[in-house]
Amino acid sequence: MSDIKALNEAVIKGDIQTAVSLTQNAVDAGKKAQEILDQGLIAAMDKVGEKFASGEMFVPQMLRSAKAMQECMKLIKPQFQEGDLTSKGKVVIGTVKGDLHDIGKNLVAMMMEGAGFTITDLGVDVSADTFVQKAQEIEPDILAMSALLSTTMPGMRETIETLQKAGIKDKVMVMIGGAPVTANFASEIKADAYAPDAGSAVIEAKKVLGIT
Ligand code: B1M
Repeated sequence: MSDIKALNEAVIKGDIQTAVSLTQNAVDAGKKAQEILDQGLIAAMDKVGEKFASGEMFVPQMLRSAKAMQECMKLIKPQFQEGDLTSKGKVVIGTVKGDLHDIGKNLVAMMMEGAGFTITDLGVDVSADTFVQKAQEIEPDILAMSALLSTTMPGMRETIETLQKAGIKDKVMVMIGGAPVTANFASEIKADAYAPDAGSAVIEAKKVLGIT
């Protein structure tokens, strides 16, 4: 079995120790971080999602897989640094209220940081009021929201409405994403940008700020 396949299986099993050592082996062997991420880690979480949906896996096992993925992400993070130390802009990011999923949000934050953005991560379960308060305080170029549950997506609309009420919607670019989020939903709630994955989030961020 290839190392990446074994890594994929270790993450699905929630075997943190094996997943971490296989990631370290892959990094040491010169495997590209993108390949480790896409084939080893993200593909494993997709499988975990399928197993959860079909009743083969439950929340505690999902949590162990998530922990394994987070630990492995720490090892590949350095490979995503672009090496340009001048900040491309300030980003305030968080997962919306009622939603505790943070792996995708962390990945977006990691890629953006690697691409030169300065990140303030508000964590998970962030209310519209907190997003707006932080936007007023930090004055970011981009306010980035993640949602993984269809039931928490309305928190994105609420945040945009709260930005409008506070009179600062025009001062910050709002970017949204997460598995159930679509480009249509983004335009419906008047978000400025939508990205389907972390790589595109960097591209979209640069696009809305006019950075090449
Ligand atoms: Co839950 N969960 N979960 N979960 N979980 C999903 C999302 C689900 C699809 C599983 C399923 O049923 N197949 C389902 C949601 C159904 C829906 O509403 N559509 C679900 C459910 C139902 C739940 C609970 C309600 C389960 C329960 O308790 N009965 C519960 C809710 C808790 C809560 O949030 N209030 C719950 C809990 C959990 C855990 C805590 C156990 C754990 C999260 C741990 C953590 O994040 N620290 C967990 C996990 C791990 C998952 C799955 C298996 C994996 C999510 C993940 O990390 N994917 C997930 C199934 C799945 O997605 N296949 C599932 C990997 C990650 C890299 O991808 O997050 O999609 P993703 O991020 C991508 C893109 O979406 C995008 O870029 C990322 C990288 O390319 N992206 C952005 C994300 N944010 C972005 C922001 C951007 C741009 C792009 O701009 C700002």
